[in-house]
Amino acid sequence: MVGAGISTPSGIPDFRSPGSGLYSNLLQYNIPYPEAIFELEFFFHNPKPFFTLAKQLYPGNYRPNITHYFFRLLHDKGLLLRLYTQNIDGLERVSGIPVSKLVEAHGTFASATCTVCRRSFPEKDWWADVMMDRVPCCPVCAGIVKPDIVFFGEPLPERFLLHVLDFPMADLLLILGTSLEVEPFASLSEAVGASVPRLLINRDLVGTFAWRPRSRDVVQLGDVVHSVERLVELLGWTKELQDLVQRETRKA
Ligand code: CNA
Repeated sequence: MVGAGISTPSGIPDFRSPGSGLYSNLLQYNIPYPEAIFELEFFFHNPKPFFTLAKQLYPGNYRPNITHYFFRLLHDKGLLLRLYTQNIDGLERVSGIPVSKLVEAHGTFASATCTVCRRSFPEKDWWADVMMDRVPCCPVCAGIVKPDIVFFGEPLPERFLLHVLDFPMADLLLILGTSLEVEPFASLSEAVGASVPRLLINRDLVGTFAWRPRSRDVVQLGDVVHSVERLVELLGWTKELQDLVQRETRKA
């Protein structure tokens, strides 16, 4: 399970870190309060701030960091059952983890849907508009085309239901870079069996690790990159991870 904290080392601010978080830096978006950027009512009143954020997150503007590649390595080794992410930056995909291994719980910019006729559009159809500061509109009915990001009050993608199968099967739950404040995602942290070890890597102690710790919990507080590098070193995978990062960086 991962959240915005795994992408801050890639240069994408999280929501809640005081000072650097997105919620502290919303002036540029011209919105009345932080959450408005993901509210449908505000979106229909003024979709521009959301598309300004979309433009900022355009694939290619940011690169995965060692944390994303750590999960890619787990996948390459056949050890990754699934990666549940709250992030909407798409860096898990960019790192080369197949979409079948991902549950992008809060949606994705990889596709979009017309808010009126519900037609679906692949990303190549509307990014050009976003990059030119235009609100993308449906060529058929002229409704606003909204990237498939989950706004407040919207249902999570169907794939989220995979958790019913995945979590009882897990041998280990890794939780990185999340405040575990957003439901229903946060509650997944309790969906593994009581004997399954859970490892939290985060700047601060959060969620169930604070208020209902389990005997097999392991908590590594501090910077996520430093912690992942340490874990990878303990696993003896440092060279392999470096090679993977180098290969992927060259490709990019
Ligand atoms: P959050 O609530 O902002 O929490 C982030 C957590 O990560 C906090 O506990 C931070 O202390 C911690 N953190 C930040 N940077 C680091 C670091 N370098 N090392 C270790 N820990 C760090 O974010 P959540 O993901 O928990 O909240 C869910 C929201 C945030 C979802 O709806 C996302 O869509 C949304 N979000 C996503 C992105 C993105 O896609 N990159 C960016 C900002 C917000």
